[in-house]
Amino acid sequence: MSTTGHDVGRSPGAGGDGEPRRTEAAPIVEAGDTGNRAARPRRWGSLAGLIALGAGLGVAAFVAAATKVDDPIIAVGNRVIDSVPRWLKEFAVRSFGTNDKPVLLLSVLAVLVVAAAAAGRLAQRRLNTALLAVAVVGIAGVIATVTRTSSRGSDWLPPIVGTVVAAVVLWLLSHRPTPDATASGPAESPMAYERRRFLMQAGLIGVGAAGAGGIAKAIRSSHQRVVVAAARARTLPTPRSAAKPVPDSASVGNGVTPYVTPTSDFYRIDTALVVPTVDPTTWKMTIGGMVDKPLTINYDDLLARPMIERIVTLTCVSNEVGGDLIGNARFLGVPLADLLKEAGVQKGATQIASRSVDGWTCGFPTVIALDGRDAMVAVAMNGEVLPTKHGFPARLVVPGLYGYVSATKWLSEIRLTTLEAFNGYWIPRGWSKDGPIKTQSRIDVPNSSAGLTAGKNVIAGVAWAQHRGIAKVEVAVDGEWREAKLATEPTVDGWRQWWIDWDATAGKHVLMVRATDTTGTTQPEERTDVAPNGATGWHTVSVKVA
Ligand SMILES: Nc1nc2c(c(=O)[nH]1)N[C@H]1C(S)=C(S)[C@@H](COP(=O)(O)O)O[C@H]1N2
Ligand SMILES: [Mo]
Repeated sequence: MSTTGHDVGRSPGAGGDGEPRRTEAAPIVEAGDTGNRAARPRRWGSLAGLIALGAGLGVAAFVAAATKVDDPIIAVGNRVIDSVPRWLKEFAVRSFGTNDKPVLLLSVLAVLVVAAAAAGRLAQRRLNTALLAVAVVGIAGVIATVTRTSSRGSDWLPPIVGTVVAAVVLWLLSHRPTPDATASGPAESPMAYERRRFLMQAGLIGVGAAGAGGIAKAIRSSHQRVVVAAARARTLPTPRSAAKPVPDSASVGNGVTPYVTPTSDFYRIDTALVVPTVDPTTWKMTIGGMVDKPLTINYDDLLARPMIERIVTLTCVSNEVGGDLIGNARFLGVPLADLLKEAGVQKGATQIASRSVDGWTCGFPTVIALDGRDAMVAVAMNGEVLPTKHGFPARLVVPGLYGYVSATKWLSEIRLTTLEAFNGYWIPRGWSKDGPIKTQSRIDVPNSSAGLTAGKNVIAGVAWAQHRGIAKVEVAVDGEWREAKLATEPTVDGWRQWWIDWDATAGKHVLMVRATDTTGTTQPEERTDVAPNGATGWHTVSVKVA
């Protein structure tokens, strides 16, 4: 192909040969045309760009699914997540909550769509420049993919294949072939011929791209089905120490969140754009680093070990005052202390670092795992094998610590190291190295939109100070503090419900809550941001009573 009058003399793609090539003769003109043909409508360019993008993404998705690596769009999205500054991450969580991931993916796609349409239009005039632009975007995609924390061996392949496909398609749809006298009847004008050829190619490629994308999806969902079926088929081991049954007195009812959070309502926070689907038949976890006897444990080994079952309230450090990034569940797992004992923790190993199959990491002080609390490698939640989004096949659960320093899902490695030698994923991103859960409380009822009537009402909610326990909850109505009644606390590792009767008068009222833990510490009034180590402040609700 000539680099100047690019490809103007080439014959139509399929079967066209023997056409004399008229290459070097053509001057560079704006329309990239031989001069005697009408310029193509600009929207053809946009369409060509979009079809090229679709073909690239479709084929890349297929290659990714077939080689079991992330789809390039997901990979780029994950790279973005890895590098967003703390303020932007907080803004995203605040604005979109757990929808931040779809929003991010749509943004990545939107950027690509706009860029592809522009590249397509550019290709009508300057095909080589447009192809160069495609290559640059593709290379950026490859770099983004391989520099992720969760990068794996062959994950550069899909974006490269996708880029080549996009470039070839863009070239196919953008170069101007000479009308082939034998292919088009004499009645057809050159423009009509070009139009027919363009639309046919675009349509065929579009269908092919959608097909490739569809096959990719089918491969992934069949893989997922196999894994989920394998997991469901498991009978869970009976714990050597079961969780005590939750008494009715742990719940105050009246619209307060259930004491045990149904798994389907349990909050989900992680950096994974697509939940890792781990095959339990090939999964294994290691315990290594500063230990006497490194261990490798597969799923069967893990399930064969003596287990405990405990109620633990997990909390995200990003939970705003009054927020719902908190959930309480019955976890079944192998005590972390047992595993550490077997591996033999060496002197000076002050930190327990852990890593997930997708490269996420965290760490917390070793002393915490050995102080008698029920830290565990959990395999089940609320009587069922861990759901994929909560870490199947195994995750860490450490009572009293925020998830970002302790609760590794899709666990693949536990490594004993020193506090100085390793920082988990969130630490260089502006979050504290230590993550003990702060004493907090939340008003569940009434909420600001409740239609209250004067007279007998109830103010109720939850309070938590995991592993310390709640000693007191106070509620203020219009600034006047009263002590609330406490529901039973089945475990200090879980939250505790509370309520107070309120004889409401008509008008506007401001309700506040504050908790005191068993160390005697009362929640400070001062409002602080969730970063770097969890929000403080009293949850406040304004209500109107009719
Ligand atoms: N692999 C992995 N594990 C992870 C995370 C993550 O991003 N990746 N996030 C942590 C954080 S910040 C929290 S709050 C908890 C949330 O657990 P859940 O989604 O089961 O509620 O998981 C922790 N474990
Ligand atoms: Mo979190």
